[in-house]
Amino acid sequence: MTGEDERPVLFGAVYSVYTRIARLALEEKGVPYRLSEIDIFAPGGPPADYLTRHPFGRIPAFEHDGFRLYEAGAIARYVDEGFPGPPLQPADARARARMNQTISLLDAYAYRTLVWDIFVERIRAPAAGRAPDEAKVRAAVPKAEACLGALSAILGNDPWLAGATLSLADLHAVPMLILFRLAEPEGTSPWPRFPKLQRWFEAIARRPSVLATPSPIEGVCPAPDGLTPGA
Ligand SMILES: N[C@@H](CCC(=O)N[C@@H](CS)C(=O)NCC(=O)O)C(=O)O
Repeated sequence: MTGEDERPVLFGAVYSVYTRIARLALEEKGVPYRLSEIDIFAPGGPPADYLTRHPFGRIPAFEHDGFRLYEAGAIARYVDEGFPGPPLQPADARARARMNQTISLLDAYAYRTLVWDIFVERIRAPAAGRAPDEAKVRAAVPKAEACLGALSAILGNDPWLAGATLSLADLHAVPMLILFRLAEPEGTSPWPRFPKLQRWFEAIARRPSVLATPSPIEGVCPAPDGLTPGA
């Protein structure tokens, strides 16, 4: 087996928020990997055999030396624990709980609001020739404010969401927030009320891992359960 073959493979798409979360973990750890593009928009959906990797047909999925995994959070944790490189999870129980709380709130509350209800409606809908659903956007604005408020409260006066060092919480948050901030004005106007979070964003947005994994904004992250893709 060549060194090339031993690289872990991430199955996903460059436009996908959740694929990017896993890519950021790989980049931060300095793990060489191969991105195998999965077109979840192909007529008829992703290739049938992709469902053997991910029974719910989502991206990303992952394989390392015969070990298969799906769910971005699990992939990121495996990458952190299974490879050398700077630790991405704090050892301290409370800092680790803070990291896990942040990841959980991002999945449960932020992704749908920031990405689907605001970014997709503001950016993707017009690009696809559809008027944004203004009622959906309006309803999402206070929820987005609550997300930024919660992240800001968790951050406190620390440089990173779990405390003194970069963690998987920061890597989980940034892909969603990058897309959210593209949506004028709802994605930009709240930030002056959260100056510490704004400084956190400026710091993480400059990291080589983030710069190495750009998301083409013409892409779109498909809808979470119960939502019809808006673009
Ligand atoms: N819980 C999953 C969420 C993954 C997810 O929703 N990925 C989106 C792309 S960012 C997707 O594959 N959507 C396909 C669909 O909704 O059919 C994870 O953490 O990996």
